[in-house]
Amino acid sequence: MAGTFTRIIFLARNFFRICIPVSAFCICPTISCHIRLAFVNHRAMIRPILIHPDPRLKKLCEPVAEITADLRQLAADMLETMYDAPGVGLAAPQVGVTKRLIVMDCIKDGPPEPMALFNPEVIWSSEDLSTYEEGCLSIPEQYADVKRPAEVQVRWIDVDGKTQERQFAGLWATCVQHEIDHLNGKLFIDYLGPLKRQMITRKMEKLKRELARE
Ligand code: K1U
Ligand code: ZN
Repeated sequence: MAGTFTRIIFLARNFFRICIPVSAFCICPTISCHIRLAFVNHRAMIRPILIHPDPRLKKLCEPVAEITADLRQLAADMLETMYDAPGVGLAAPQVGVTKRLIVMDCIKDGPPEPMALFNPEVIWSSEDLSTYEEGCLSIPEQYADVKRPAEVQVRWIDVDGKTQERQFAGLWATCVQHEIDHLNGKLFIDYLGPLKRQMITRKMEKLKRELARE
């Protein structure tokens, strides 16, 4: 149900994307106060997304020491890749970079709100839990209910190198936790029982064999 709903939302989100490509955020700071990519010289590029199983999706990612121009470019590329997929989030290991960087935009309607979070950490979690039917761009077409804290307080470094903090709820809370899991080599299927996980993994191995034959 949630999967169908979110796919409908994404058709609408794609409409916004066609009107305002990510590269527009680079020059128009009024569109988003969360990410200013004014120092990016090149256009954002769509990067290939790794499909599970892949050893790079199981790695513990390295913290970022300094926000360099290359890392800003990576953030812009990841946002472009996320909107293109389409998805609500993306973590650097999904594009083969084992650094602690995630991007998100969980706005359902209204102007886009792209975010890039370096070294994100959950500093508080609510006792209340919420269940969401999650998907993953590295596990296409597979969805399953995952229970997580309903609200989380997250600290991160933004594209300007400033420390930020924000409390996330709803889809934002689910998404930020899903993405931080990626930085720790954890996938949403790791919350499922072994049989269901194995079934999904086999489907993904088959998909990868088919894609390799194309
Ligand atoms: O990390 C990823 O693989 C992106 C993933 C993140 C996600 C967070 C929270 C719930 C589900 C998924 C996606 O964006 S999967 C794409 C998707 O179909 C979707 C999921 C929820 C809302 C909108 C789209
Ligand atoms: Zn994912």
